[in-house]
Amino acid sequence: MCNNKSYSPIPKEVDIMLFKKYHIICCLLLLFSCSSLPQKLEKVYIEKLKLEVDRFEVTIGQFREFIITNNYQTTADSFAWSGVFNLDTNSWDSIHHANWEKPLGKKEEDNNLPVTQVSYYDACAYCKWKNGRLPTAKEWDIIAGEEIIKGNVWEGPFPVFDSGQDGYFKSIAPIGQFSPNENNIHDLFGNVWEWTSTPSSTNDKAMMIKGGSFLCDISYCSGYIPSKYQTTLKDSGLNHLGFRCVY
Ligand SMILES: [Ca+2]
Repeated sequence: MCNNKSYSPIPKEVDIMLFKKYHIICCLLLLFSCSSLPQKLEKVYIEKLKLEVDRFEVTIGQFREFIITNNYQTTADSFAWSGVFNLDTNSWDSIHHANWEKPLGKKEEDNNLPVTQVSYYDACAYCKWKNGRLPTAKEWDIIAGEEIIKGNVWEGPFPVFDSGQDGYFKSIAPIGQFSPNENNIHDLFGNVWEWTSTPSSTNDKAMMIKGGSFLCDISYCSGYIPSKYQTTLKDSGLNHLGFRCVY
């Protein structure tokens, strides 16, 4: 399955022609969705920064190549656990064997999902391998631009109810499912937070992260708005935190 988008159920009593039309539209939507997924690393040149930047967040598939090529062990794998948000208890749980490939500690997730459960050190190592680096928070803001292109966020009172009107119910979306921003870059606002190389001003063990995630309740969370940020410990692996590189 190329993505986990859900479509409205077909009514029990339905005209056969209407059903056929519905079926064809669904197939076309799925085909478009599959064919539009990027198959290789894509970069965009940002004139203001004189830098190239990943058009999409780094995916599980891309990170897999890094792991295999370098026989790399992530911080989460060295701990043998990582942080997963528990929607029932509204808290972060330490889940055994949650990692880049099994972000919830259960099954391997799709290659086209943004990679999560990566520490700041893991993200730096990946970007270095690609002859790049993480953006600073200031660079990230310039990449994000002025216009808010809201992507996959939490729609409803968190963590009780998510309407999933953006197509993704309590879950991460594959990359590239929402419109790009003014710089033709996708998935900056929502879906998963992104590491930056800017240290926290109050904790020397933490770094600034940008962009918000699918857990951002739009009624109070402003993480998906440019210029807003949070800070996270460098060795944190979380199931809503990923990254992209600049070159
Ligand atoms: Ca959503």
